[in-house]
Amino acid sequence: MTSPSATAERRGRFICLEGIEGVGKSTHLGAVVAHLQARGITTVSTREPGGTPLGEAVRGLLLSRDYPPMHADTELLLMFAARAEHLRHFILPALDAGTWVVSDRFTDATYAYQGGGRGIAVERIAALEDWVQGRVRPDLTILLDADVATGLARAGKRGEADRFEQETVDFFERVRAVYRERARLAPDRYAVVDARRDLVQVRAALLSRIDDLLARSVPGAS
Ligand code: Z5A
Repeated sequence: MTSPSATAERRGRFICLEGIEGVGKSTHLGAVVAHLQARGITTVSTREPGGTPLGEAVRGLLLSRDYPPMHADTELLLMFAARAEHLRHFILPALDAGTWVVSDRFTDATYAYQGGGRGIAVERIAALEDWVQGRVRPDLTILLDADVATGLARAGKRGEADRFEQETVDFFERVRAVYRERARLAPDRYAVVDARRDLVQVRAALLSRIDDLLARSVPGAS
């Protein structure tokens, strides 16, 4: 299998929404797509783990509490197995066709959850990232950042917790710390939005970051 080439050589742009649970990724995903579509940009949304029939089946395994505890390495490899499928069968064909792709999570989540949360070495994750993705990286990752108490309180209003949602506050603190550090180290690729604010304020801040990317990518479109 040949390695995917850099996103920069592709016509569409790849945007990811990231953050701990409950910060509003799913809530804002549709608004990002609608915002881009309204500016004449063909856009699709997707999510990880998932995004393809096989990837959604793997997601079921990853979130299920019906199995004995999963080894961290198994979890890591399943994330990248779903991602390989997602990239080849959904993300790259869309970008090649000039379509913009907005994903609810991508590989930053692996660094945050499997790296920060589970303690897997960054080098192992980076090796899998290079192998599965080649040079493909998101053009923009928006980190919706809120303290763990706020995120968990919002997410906790839903039904039964999945396998990740039953993790401890310490786990989510480590996850959040990795996200924030990655954003700090690469400010050109990340935008951090304060997700503690109300929905209207968060959405406005998020869409203004999308407009920045639009202005860089399609002059006159924003
Ligand atoms: N995972 C991983 O470990 N490694 C990886 O590589 C990848 C993923 C890709 C599934 O992801 C799990 O997979 C995830 C990490 C792991 N587990 N965790 N935790 P997911 O994205 O499907 O699951 P999630 O993060 O748990 O989704 P979520 O809890 O739905 O979070 P969200 O999408 O950011 O939140 P939301 O559903 O949009 O909002 C939650 C509630 O808060 C909802 O009622 C909203 O109306 C409310 N909300 C949102 N924003 C606001 C504001 N600003 N004010 C008030 N209320 C708000």
